[in-house]
Amino acid sequence: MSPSRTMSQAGADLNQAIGRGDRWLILINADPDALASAMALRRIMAYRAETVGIAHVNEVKRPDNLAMMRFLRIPSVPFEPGLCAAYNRFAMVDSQPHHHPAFAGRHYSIVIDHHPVLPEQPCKAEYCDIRPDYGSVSSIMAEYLRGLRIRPGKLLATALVYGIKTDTQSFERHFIEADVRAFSALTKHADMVLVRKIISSEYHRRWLKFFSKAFRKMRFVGVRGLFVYMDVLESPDILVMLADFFTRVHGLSWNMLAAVVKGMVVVVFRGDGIGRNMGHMAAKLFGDIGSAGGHRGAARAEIPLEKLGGKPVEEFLYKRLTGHRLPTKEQCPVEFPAAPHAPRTARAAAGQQKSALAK
Ligand SMILES: [Mn+2]
Repeated sequence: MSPSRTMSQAGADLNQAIGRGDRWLILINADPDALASAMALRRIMAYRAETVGIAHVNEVKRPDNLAMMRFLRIPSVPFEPGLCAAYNRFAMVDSQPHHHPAFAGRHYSIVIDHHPVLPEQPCKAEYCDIRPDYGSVSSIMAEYLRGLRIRPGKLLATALVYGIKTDTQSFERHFIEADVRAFSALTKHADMVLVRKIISSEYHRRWLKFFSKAFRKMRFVGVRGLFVYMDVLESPDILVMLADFFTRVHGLSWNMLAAVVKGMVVVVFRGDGIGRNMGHMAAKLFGDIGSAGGHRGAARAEIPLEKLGGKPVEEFLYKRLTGHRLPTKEQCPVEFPAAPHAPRTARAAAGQQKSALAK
């Protein structure tokens, strides 16, 4: 059987499972692949179903995911059990019913996924298509669209492109040829300007104040290291976001960012995966007083605040990291000298200001 014959057969089988006149709710754990796949299934269902809703069981927080929902007009709503009354059938993409507690308590007629199937959790759906070799469910959905001869519109194609890109980390992580084929076919219909816009939505406006603080408090360690203590934070997510940002600076190969979060000293490590092993570093520095570990590129330590015996946190961490006392503000290696070159005259400065305004 030719691949396209298989694809159209799979499409026909899926249509069979969708039936006619039902009210479908597609449940997802929202990430780009799940959002795109839900949009594709909704498109396929649109011909036969009475209504199709999409609901996500997690809170969508990442700015790129929010940008994707907004720019690609994905109508997914936060899931709450009361929602189910309006639907008589349930489907799931990019997950299996045992993956999230909020998925429990109802029967799913359609499950399309690419996560491995656990022998103790067999898929009970009437229509079950799980392909663990695929890099993304978006690629599977693209095949269904092709088999059913549905040409994806611009927004759907863009969503699927972003779904594949995210799950395969732009083809740096696991993928198969089918992912490449789907990707290349979809880019003909997708809006790459929108893809770029979504990719570059990396930060929330409310995060900018943390950058400002991190830039003020950063201290270089050795030749290629960076240490930043962020005082008290509400969530370690901010540390992760900042640590990931600093990995993108040429000339830095590792960083260690810390803060007190809910009575715990949380330390996040990021490395380039080539030099120092962050997991070893975390364990060596803090393994004796807290939980510490990770892998080569990323690690974390959590130390109960009382283990510091009242010592100032920043000093304590710096001492453990470098063996030295925390330099005073004047000695802080990132404080730039006030006048790196010959001091400019007031007149020259004024002239420069004028020409800048004239531009
Ligand atoms: Mn996925």
